Order: sequence, then structure tokens, then C-alpha cells
Amino acid sequence: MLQFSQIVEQLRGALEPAGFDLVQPGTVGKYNARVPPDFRLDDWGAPDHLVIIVGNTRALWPAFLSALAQDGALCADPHPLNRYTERVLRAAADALPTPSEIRWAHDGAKRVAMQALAESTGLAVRSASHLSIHPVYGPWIGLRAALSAPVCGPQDDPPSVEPCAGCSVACRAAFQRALAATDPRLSAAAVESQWQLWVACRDACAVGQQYRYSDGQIRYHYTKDRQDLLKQVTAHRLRA
Ligand code: B12
Repeated sequence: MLQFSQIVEQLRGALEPAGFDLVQPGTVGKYNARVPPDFRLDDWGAPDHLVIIVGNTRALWPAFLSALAQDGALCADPHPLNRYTERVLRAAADALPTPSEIRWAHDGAKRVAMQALAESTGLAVRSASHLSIHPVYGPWIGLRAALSAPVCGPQDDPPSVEPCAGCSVACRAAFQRALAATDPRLSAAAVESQWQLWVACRDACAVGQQYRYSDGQIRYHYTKDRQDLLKQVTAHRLRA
């Protein structure tokens, strides 16, 4: 019988070199119990079936810049990081010895609540600044996709993660400052217009400071500035 650990190991082997270095298993049932109906995943007939959350740390950036440097079509795409994520994870999923379904964090139609999934799998918990905090990498993680499959998932409770325990919660003040300066409708554009204050929420976290994203990765995540990204690709090409 196919073990979930085989799937996890195979995915890690395929995804890590491409910069997706967070791969954590859980069960669809535990995730579905936390979210509203329209965010639920197909459990393939049983709640204890496998779901895997895929994310990244700053390891994503050099791998992504290399992919952009080699692929003009990816560079020209209006959402190159989303396309890159889809391409890498689809290829990895197609090679698995089981059918699977993927939901993307960036998909507004078939939605998935990535922070709830991170909690249900024991990958990260939410801080007072509404960021998911990983016990090692702190807030310096991105949550990209959920893969579910008709394979029995881990039956034990997820590892207990308490990165915020005993913290002085400096992020709360940073969060209040960012919130006060941002249009209360809290659109992505509103956040972007005050992006340095939102980066300060991440910088206020004591966990994982040594894993802070590179400046280029931060600028792209908060501003989606294409010209800046293309400059980063050129600089990356020259360094290689
Ligand atoms: C919608 C959304 C937002 C909206 C939130 C609107 C709101 N309701 O308040 C806005 C545009 C404000 C936003 C902002 C940001 N977001 Co956002 N967002 C999402 C998204 C796409 C969906 C969340 C959702 O609807 N969940 C479904 C509901 C049912 O589940 P839930 O657990 O109750 O979700 C709630 C929280 O996630 C919350 N939330 C999410 N982001 C924020 C931001 C703020 C300021 C607040 C108050 C709440 C909040 O809103 C959800 C609904 O109430 C997720 C990706 C995903 N698919 O999950 C990313 C996501 C949560 N965001 C993320 C990030 C990084 C950001 C930003 C830093 C900007 C950026 N893209 O880099 C900022 C600032 C966040 C901060 N605290 O510093 C990351 C979190 C990573 C991490 N380490 O925590 C995610 C997981 C995207 C990703 N690919 O990694 N976001």
C-alpha cells in the first residue's frame, strides 16, 4: 500500500531544487473542519486522506530568478511567480504514483485558506499581525498550494508549534501602525501603497530574522514591480 511518507519524500525531492522547500503533510479532514464550505478540499472519499501544503522560504528566489533567466515566455508572463509555481508543482504531481488535486493560493476561483492549512498541518501558526509564523523561518515564508490525494495521511496529531509563546508581541504595534496608515478596505493595492509598513510587521518578529527574504524578493512580493524584477534577472544572469 502506498504510504504518505513516500509521496512526501518524492515531492520534496522534486520541489526543493526549484525553491519550494516547505512540504508538510496533514489530512484533508483536519483542514476542512477549520474552514467555511467554499474553502473545503475534496477528501477523495475519506477525511483521513492526505493533504500536503507546499510553501517556500527565501530559497525560492535564486531558483526563480534562474528560471526567469532561462525562459523568455515566463519573463513575459504578467504573473511569472504564479506560473512558475504551477509549472513546477504540476510536473511534480504528474510524476506521483497516485492521482492528486492541486489548489493554488493565488487562485481566486477555487479557493484554499492557506493559513488555516498551515495550522492544521502543524507548519505554522498565526501571530498577532495575522502572519503565519514558522518555528524556524518565522514570518519569512510563502504558502503556495495544497495537494490532496487518495492516500491515507498522517494519523497522529500534527507537531505542536508555538513560535509566538512567551513573545513580547512587538508585531502587534507594527501591525496597528500599518493598519492605521492603510485604507480600511484593505485591498492588495492599499497594502502595496504602504508596503514598507507591512514589511515592518515581518521585521518585528523575533523568530527567523536570519531567514529574512533578500531585498529583491521583498520588493517583488510587496510591489509586483516588473521592471525591478527584470533588473534582478539581468543581475542574476551576470552573477551566474
Ligand atoms: C485575501 C488575502 C489578503 C487580504 C486580506 C483581506 C482581509 N480579509 O483582511 C490582504 C490584501 C489585505 C492581504 C494582505 C497581505 N497578505 Co495576504 N492573503 C490573502 C489570501 C489570498 C486569502 C486569505 C483568505 O481569504 N483566506 C480564507 C479564509 C477563510 O481563511 P482565514 O484563515 O480566515 O483567512 C483570513 C486571513 O488569511 C486574513 N488575512 C490574510 N492576509 C491578511 C492581511 C491582513 C492585514 C489581515 C488583517 C488579515 C489577513 O484574511 C482572511 C479572511 O479573513 C491568502 C492566500 C490564501 N489563499 O490563503 C494570502 C496570504 C494570507 N497573505 C500573505 C501575505 C504575505 C500578505 C502580505 C504581507 C502581502 C504580500 N502578499 O506579501 C499582506 C500583509 C499581511 C500582513 N499581516 O502583514 C501570505 C501569508 C504568508 C505568511 N507568512 O503569513 C498568504 C498566505 C499568501 C501567500 N502566498 O503566502 N492578504
